[in-house]
Amino acid sequence: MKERFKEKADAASAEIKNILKEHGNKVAGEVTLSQIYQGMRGITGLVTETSLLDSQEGIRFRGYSIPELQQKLPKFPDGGEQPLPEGLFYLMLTGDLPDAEMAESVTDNWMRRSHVPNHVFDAIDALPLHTHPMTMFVVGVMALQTESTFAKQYGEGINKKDYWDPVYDDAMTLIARLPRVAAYIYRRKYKNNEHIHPNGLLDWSGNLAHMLGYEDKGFMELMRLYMTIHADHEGGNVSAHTTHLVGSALSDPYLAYAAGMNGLAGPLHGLANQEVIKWIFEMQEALGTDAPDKVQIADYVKKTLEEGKVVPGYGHAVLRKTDPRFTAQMEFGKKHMPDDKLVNTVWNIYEVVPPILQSLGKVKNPWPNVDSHSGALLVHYGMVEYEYYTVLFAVSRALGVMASLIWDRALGFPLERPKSVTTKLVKQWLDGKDNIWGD
Ligand code: CMX
Repeated sequence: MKERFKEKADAASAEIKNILKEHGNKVAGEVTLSQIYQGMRGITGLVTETSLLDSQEGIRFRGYSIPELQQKLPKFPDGGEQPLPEGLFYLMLTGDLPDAEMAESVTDNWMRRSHVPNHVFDAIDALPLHTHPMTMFVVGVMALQTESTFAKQYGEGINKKDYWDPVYDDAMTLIARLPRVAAYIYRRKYKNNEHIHPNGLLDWSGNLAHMLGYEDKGFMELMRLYMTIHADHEGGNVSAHTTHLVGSALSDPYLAYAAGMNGLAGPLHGLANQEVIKWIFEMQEALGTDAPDKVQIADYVKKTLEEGKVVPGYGHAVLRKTDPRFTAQMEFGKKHMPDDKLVNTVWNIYEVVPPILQSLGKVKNPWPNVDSHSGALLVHYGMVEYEYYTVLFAVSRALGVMASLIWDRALGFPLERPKSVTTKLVKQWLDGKDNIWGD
């Protein structure tokens, strides 16, 4: 995989140099004052090679949609139906679909790198038990940073053209160790500190399920699907963009990834997966039923909006249709648990919420995103501890942001530093006194 990546990266680097030499001064779009003030929506400002998001179609990883990945990526040999995320990582990194042998070599490589040093567990153990799992997770990642090859080699004066190599090494080791760190947090916080050793015969996601304490084959398949669909969502989302930004300062992959995951831990981003189940559980309690009907759900949604809160799991900054990651999970639910009450509630919410959000007249996307479905599937297998859910999202997101970070360094992308302005300056510009755009 590493050699294949290097060939591809050298060719891409030469191509980009040529593109910039010939077309570097071409104007690519324009920016309005509203975009500057309102979260930079729609401004194209960075390159991410691993995936591309279309507002209507949803995510494509190196050109492949989720159903295509489910068809084309290698599966776990023991009757697996969902793609192995190892194969997705290979695809995101090299641009090529792997065969089963290549995916297996990634599994083996990660297994060899997966030993977590004891001080990482000590750092997590130093936190009180009531600490949020995402805080424990980021502390664990920061403790892993002592092992950074990039930081070490940078300190020894590595040539900048070789940066990608220790970044690759760090990315592979970090991804390899995350399931153990994630499982440790779960078992410490919720399962009486009773830990489970990895099983060398399992794949990366199967092992995560095993170390969490879930041996059900359905749960292992769910983890493979979950780790695949949460891995990447092009470059502008908070977790991917933050990882890229912090990495651009040549902070090592551990530092960059930890920064990104602090962003994932926000309720408008990855933490929405815990918020969805918390909200549904609260609704069940308020209504006194674990199977609310559509009228009851509609009333509860309206109450949520009247209280000035968002409906978690709905809306998106880029998507304008039902998220195909939602659809993939719905299909998994229909196959594995069609009669589950909570899963059916998620499907009823899907029928009720969009027209209500549409009626507000301001919500640009009334459709469900990835987070509105994931929790119900986990609860089905017994994982009811919803505060933990974003950790699973974080483990998966490492695949995309680490593949991108390796590309960033291989392509020699510089420090990211956009220009900001003050409102005072904007007002002077509006009065015709200043040209704040600097030409
Ligand atoms: N419920 C209620 N109101 C919503 C809403 C929702 N689900 N989604 C958007 N709105 C509101 C916004 O809060 C905003 O209101 P104000 O003008 O009063 O501030 C208005 O609609 C316009 O927002 P938008 O342009 O449609 O959406 P944004 O691009 O600003 O925000 C997002 C996108 C995801 C933050 C927003 O839809 C939201 O808060 N959703 C709920 C949280 C959630 O599910 N987040 C997970 C996203 C996926 C992920 O990253 O994991």
